[in-house]
Amino acid sequence: MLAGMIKGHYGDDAPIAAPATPLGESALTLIRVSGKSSIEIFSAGFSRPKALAEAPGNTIVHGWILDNNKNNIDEVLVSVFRAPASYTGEDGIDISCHGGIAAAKGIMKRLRELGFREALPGEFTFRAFMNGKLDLTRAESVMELVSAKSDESRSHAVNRLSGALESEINDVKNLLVEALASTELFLDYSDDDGAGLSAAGGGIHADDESAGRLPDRSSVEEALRRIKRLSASYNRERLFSEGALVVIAGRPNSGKSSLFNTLLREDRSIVTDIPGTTRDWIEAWIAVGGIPIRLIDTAGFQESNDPVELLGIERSRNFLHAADLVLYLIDGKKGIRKEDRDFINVFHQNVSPSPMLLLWNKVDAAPFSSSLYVDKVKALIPVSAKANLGIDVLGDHISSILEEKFGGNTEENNSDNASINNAGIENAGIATERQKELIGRAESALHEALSLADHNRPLDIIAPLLREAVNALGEITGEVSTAEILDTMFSRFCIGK
Ligand SMILES: Nc1nc2c(ncn2[C@@H]2O[C@H](COP(=O)(O)OP(=O)(O)OP(=O)(O)O)[C@@H](O)[C@H]2O)c(=O)[nH]1
Ligand SMILES: [Mg+2]
Repeated sequence: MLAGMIKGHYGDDAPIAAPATPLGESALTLIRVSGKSSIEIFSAGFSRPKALAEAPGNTIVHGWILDNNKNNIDEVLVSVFRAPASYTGEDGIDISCHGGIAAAKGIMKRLRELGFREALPGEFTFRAFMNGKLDLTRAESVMELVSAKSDESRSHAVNRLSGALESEINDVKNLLVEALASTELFLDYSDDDGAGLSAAGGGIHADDESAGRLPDRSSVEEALRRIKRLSASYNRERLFSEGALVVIAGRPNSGKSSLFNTLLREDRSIVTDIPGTTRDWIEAWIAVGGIPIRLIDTAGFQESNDPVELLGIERSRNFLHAADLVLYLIDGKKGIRKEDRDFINVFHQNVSPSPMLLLWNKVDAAPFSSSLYVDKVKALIPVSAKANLGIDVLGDHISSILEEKFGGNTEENNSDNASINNAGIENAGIATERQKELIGRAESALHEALSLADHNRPLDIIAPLLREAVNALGEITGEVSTAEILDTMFSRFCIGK
């Protein structure tokens, strides 16, 4: 029977193992093990079991991994971690072995024989969460960090990993907990003095003097303001974590592939002076102003009988529908043609609500005249994809359009950010759909609570709304969670994390 086939589940403390680095030719591979008695179990397949048994936590032991017959499998360095001072909070070992598929596979096979099961996706981080090593916002940021596509994305994820979001959520939650405590205290007192303000008797009534006076109302307002700022941060955080889709379009031969290569700083897409050179789309990830961009070079639209070319054109159109920004190239040598005007008009009318930047390409050979006017075109940016002219200016346009589109630089956000920054919680933003949904729940509960208070409604119907907001915030950090939510969340992680 293959031990590796044994299916585990999140939440047990079985000894687990998984490669933490991709399998392939490399200098080193890291294999990670964790779990109850994992160091002792591992010793049975290690050349120096005594050294390992005596090794304190956070030390490194050199030795060999041995097979069943005591033959060497690989020479390794093992980093020993002892509970609770480890990533998972359990005993564990990081095995540094030689790179390459054979060594890693040999060691994994041996680990299974020794009694380790293969870790589920994200299981190490799951255990770290369960053992109180990190909250859910930090656990999620681990995955964000692994998939960060630009330096800016990395820095946003690291910010959450170091607890910026966790502490902002906790601060806001504390404001609400205090407001809730005052409210409940008020209800209790009302209960005691028998002045007709009892919760059981329907609470404080509109005609009572104190009705609608939410104790600590300013804390609830402050909490709502900060929750709104978090909610508004979502799109921008998504822009930096997921990136944007930018599609290059234009007539055949306008220089789309040349621009693609220039932005990529690599000769990836084929450039020739034959119209229709690019027949299928090509994509690459680039970073512009720290924003990860999935850049697509498309086939130029033209009449064609070639079925392959027609398919390419069809795919190009599909990308235009999904694009966050379209870069439309005009061939400066040819000037603006009817097809260009038609495309621009149709694009604005039907295809996409996305912004389009118009580029006057080949400005090195065909000087750009600012007197040119195209319907509905506000700006025509002169560039030369071939001579690398105007590319920096283009980059600035691309990043500011995308930031605006994803709600980055609105005045409201800036002024909010400024005041929040004074409170020392810079850049705490939400990045996952889960966080967004829970922030939304807290936001609408507080809205309702304040509006009920405005209408002098009884405190005992307002208090549960404050409680609901507190719970939603608690769910974001994982203080309140269910096994189902955790399973779904961690199963999206990669193996070995
Ligand atoms: N002078 C000059 N020529 C350019 C510039 N950009 C592209 N070209 C030339 O224009 C021709 C077409 O360039 P491509 O980049 O292949 O154009 P394309 O839009 O991808 O063409 P298709 O794939 O056929 O739709 C090539 O000969 C390029 O060298 C530029 O900025 N200046
Ligand atoms: Mg091309």
